[in-house]
Amino acid sequence: MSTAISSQTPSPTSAKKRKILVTCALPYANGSIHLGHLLEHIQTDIWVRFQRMRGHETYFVCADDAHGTPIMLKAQELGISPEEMINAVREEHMADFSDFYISFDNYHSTHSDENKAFATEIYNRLHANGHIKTRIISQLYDPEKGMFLPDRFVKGTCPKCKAEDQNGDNCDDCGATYSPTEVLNPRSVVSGATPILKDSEHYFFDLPAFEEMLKNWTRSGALQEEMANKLAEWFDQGLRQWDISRDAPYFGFEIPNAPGKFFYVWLDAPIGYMGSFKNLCDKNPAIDFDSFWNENSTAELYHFIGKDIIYFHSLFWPAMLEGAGYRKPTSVFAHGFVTVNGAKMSKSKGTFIKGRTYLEHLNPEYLRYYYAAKLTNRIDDLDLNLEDFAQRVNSDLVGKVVNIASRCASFITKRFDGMLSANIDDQALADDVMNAGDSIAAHYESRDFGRGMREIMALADKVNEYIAIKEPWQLIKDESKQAEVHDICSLGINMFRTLMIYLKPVLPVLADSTAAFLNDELVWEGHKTLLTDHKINKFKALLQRVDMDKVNAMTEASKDSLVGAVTTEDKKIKNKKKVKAVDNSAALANPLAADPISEEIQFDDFAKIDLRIVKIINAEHVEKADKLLKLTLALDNNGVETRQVFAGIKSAYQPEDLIGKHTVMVANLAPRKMRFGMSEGMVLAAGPGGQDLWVLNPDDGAKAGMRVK
Ligand code: NOT
Ligand code: ZN
Repeated sequence: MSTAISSQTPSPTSAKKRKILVTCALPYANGSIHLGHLLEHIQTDIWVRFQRMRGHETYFVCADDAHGTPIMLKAQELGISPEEMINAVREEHMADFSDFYISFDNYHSTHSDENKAFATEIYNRLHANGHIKTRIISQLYDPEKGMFLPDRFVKGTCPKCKAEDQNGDNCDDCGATYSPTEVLNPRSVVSGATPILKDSEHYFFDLPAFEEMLKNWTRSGALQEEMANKLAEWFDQGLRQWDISRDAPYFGFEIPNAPGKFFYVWLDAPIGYMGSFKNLCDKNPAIDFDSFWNENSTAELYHFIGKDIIYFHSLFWPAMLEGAGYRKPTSVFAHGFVTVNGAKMSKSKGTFIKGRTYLEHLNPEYLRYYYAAKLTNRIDDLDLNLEDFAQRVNSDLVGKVVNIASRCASFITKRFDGMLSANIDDQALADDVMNAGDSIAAHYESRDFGRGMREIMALADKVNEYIAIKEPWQLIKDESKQAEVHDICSLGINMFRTLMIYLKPVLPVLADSTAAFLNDELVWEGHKTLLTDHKINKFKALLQRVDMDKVNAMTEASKDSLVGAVTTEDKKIKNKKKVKAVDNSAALANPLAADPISEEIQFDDFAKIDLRIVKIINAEHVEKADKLLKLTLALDNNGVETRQVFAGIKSAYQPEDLIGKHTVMVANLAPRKMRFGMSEGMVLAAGPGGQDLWVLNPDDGAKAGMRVK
């Protein structure tokens, strides 16, 4: 039975059902999801789950951002087509998000038919309305690779301080920013060639034509204050036309009537929000696309983004929508960056943590709660301090919230047959907890999650205090106090339930197990009622404490993965050919004998392997060893850093045939003392063995010292 106790007015939500479409930024399809991405996806998911709980028609869509030069080059590097790569990465991203309980209604790709149709339509409308201009610009071009070079694909000497090996647009040493054409001794990161200047016609979107509209939109009050201020600065500096075209070769959509010209990735990325939603509507005819995107739509449209992409979402995107006859966003919500232990995420410190690595060690709800507890509706950065993380989750969730249930549940089960009492022991306490619903809802609505969490924890403190004062574990010893114990523990369980209703947007899985324990669905409106004369189930431990050893194991596993963003999936696709390290011990008769697919390893295992191109500068027979050759391998082109490796490849090679060749080695294998001397690594070879054995011999310009990705 469920009894209404509080005499609150019904929440306004039951009166008016809103239509809400929510997006978060689209992750690039060439790298893994890390804890930085997850701040945004968790923030958005909490907000979306809250809106759904309140009964609003809410859709949450996202997609992979699949176009652009880096993605094209990455696929080339992996030796696969961009389509193969983006499909595999999308699978990986979807699995990561789903394991963090991100409840997308749809997760699409910008490389989709829907997106192509919208990008083309929006462009055509902008063109027809006179908002597209063309002009010739001169840009750095890689004559060897036959492509124009984005700034980050040019390196050279800083024109200001003369530091070498600096980026094409800024210097790490002196902080100067400049144009890639000013860089001294420029070279293409793609081929190493010296870039030349080359002219080409580019297409521009006439952003300045939308200045008045954008100023009005900014002043409408829908934007965060800091964002509105930022926009005001940009208006002061003057808006500029936006270059929306890129020349072939480019992975993207071709511009209508402009052969060889493609939409710049940032043009079709935001349109990807529409593409993903359209794809959802096509799968669910009950959802009406137009009513969300029409010029006069009354539905709400929100974009959650990081602070680095405000310009795109608050200037280009509303202007494009306006110019093409669509509605503009209701608001754009920006958040800051994640730092870990007070600093930028770092591979060497192990604080560049991928979502998957986190999941291998820790419960996703810990992170959801920690982020919620620290999130505000401002654009501040958020520090994930790992000690504080463990301490906070343990003290709040385990020590405060779940503790209420574990203190009360066993008495209810053992002494009262699992039935909650019909009496309310402390009406004032019950009212305090139940009446907090509107204020907590307001914090969720305004994305002030940290305040919401603090309010919930303050209530949990009150409930714990109540239980501590009543001491049901003492009363239970007194035969005459049984009914009292029943009432106290029943109220405790009820308060736990109300708190879990409040926490459900943040902790959906803990809420589900709570629902199963309580035989109650934990709907939002339930916060106004108490369960009386109600049967509950046996209590099982709901949440483990965060174990600092696991946190440390996670950072250990995150240390220096020099393979950057090559994903497990990429690796699986690429590794169709079987390659094995040649064991350098004489004990293995045939190290390469065909064996079935070896045991699957995790990405982090793979990432630990430091693969290097090396030059074989010496090779010689080893006395009394019938399988081994002794190799001297140079890790750089000058032979300054060398390694000695005993490799079991004598059956296939004469030493003199190897000298001068390049090969691939595992450079960070712990040295092993062998009968013949130290072996400091392994070289990679392929083939069944015997004479059919090939030391992997990269050509195509590989140089000793290059890392293999
Ligand atoms: N892939 C981009 C990024 O910065 C985000 C694209 C968001 C979509 O990771 N678009 N818009 N506008
Ligand atoms: Zn410099």
